[in-house]
Amino acid sequence: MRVVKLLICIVHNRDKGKIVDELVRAGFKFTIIGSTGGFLREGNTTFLIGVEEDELPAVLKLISQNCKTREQLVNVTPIEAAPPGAFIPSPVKVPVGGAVVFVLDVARFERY
Ligand code: 2BA
Repeated sequence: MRVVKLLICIVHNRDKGKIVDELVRAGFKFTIIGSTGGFLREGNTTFLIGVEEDELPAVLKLISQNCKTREQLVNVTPIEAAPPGAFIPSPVKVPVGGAVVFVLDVARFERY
């Protein structure tokens, strides 16, 4: 296997199971890392997926077809972080879900 691209793919936890199933079914090799979003500070899932050049379109399609964008209400200032008596803005809706995918060139891949 000539791994030339590494995908770092961050998805909503709710989409993790479907993406895992489809990646396994399609024969991709991958690692799952439990991660936390910096803005929402909620758990999300990060996949590391090493692929060959010609597999890239298929893996991107698989990811995009198996994750869903949703809207979530968030407090911009977490209530516990606000000073006593501070004005707490009403929650705002932010889109969550979908997938954020970084595609990196792999300089070298070894398996020992
Ligand atoms: P979070 O940082 O928890 O962000 C969750 C969602 O909140 C984001 O969805 C976006 O819709 C919104 N959001 C984030 N920062 C915001 C801000 N400063 N103001 C208003 N709304 C904001 P996505 O953009 O789809 O990102 C989903 C998750 O992907 C992020 O979770 C983060 O864990 C990761 N991510 C996104 N962009 C990244 C980047 N450039 N570098 C590293 N990780 C990234």
